[in-house]
Amino acid sequence: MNDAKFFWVPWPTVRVKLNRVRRIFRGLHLQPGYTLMRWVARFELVRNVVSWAHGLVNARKRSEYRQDCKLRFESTVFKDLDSERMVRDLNQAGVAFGLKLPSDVVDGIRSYATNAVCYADRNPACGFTLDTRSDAESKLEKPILVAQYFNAARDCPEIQQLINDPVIRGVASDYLGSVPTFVGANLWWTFPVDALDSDKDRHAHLYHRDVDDFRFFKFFFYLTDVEPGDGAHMCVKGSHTRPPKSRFSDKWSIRRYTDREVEEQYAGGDIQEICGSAGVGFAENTLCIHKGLTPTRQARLILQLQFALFDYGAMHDRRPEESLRLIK
Ligand SMILES: O=C(O)CCC(=O)C(=O)O
Ligand SMILES: [Fe+2]
Repeated sequence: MNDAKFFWVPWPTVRVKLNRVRRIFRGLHLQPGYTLMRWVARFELVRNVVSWAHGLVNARKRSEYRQDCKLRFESTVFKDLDSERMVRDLNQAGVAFGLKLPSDVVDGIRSYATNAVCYADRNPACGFTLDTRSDAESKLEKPILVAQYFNAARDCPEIQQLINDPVIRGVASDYLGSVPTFVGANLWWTFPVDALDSDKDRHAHLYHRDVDDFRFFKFFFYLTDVEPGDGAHMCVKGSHTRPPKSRFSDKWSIRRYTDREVEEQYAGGDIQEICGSAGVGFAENTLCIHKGLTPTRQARLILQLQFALFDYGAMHDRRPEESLRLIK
């Protein structure tokens, strides 16, 4: 009889855990501030204390900042926005509507997007222009789900104008309760393709929540008409203060959630598919559960402007020119 002892080792689980540890060490090496923040900012108490302290330390600067926004009001493209309501909705629901870009701003950004190079999978080595998308897919040997522009905040005057818009800045200051820091603009396409599951995961087409700072939020603007089937942004109203509780570790974990988990835990009326014509915008604290839908009809072009308390350099779209290449 063979009485050797066999120990069963769950290798797939071990591999996942090792990969996670490797990612943490890589993060600590490359972006120590951002990685550490993501560890502590997942706890609500820590987020609240740091945000409160930031507001307190910057109280005087903030009132000067608000005054400056008021003085510049004439230059806003959002003259009719009820910004107090927007801040109130952001606080209560985590998402707020009511923004609309003038058509010349939409046209300017569309024209920039038509002529500039965008980058498959946000990879600086995978540049292509829109008219060469199918060629780019053949070279990559897969459908392109997401392509993003780099240095758009620098190269597109309309985006630059929005970043400095006094109403945008005023909402940011009021919602963050401090002097806001602009941390990044991102302009990207989502294409109607039969995407790889791995691409849906990496490009946020699965429900998740972002922990990007102790307090932060994003403005989103559609630059194409978005009807059902056109890759709308999905958001669960009120979930910024009520994270899912499928597992005990959900109190602090940052992970992807299945549609079923979300549907089981939130009222149907709170799960919103945000549609709108080109130019429609909304603000969202993406601690709310959210995702992008994979389009089935037409491509979606979206602009995101993000404001936070601290800039870890992780969100911006700046890339050195010498790192940008067309797909070979
Ligand atoms: O593409 C989308 O609508 C989702 C994007 C997203 O998850 C984000 O900007 O945080
Ligand atoms: Fe997200």
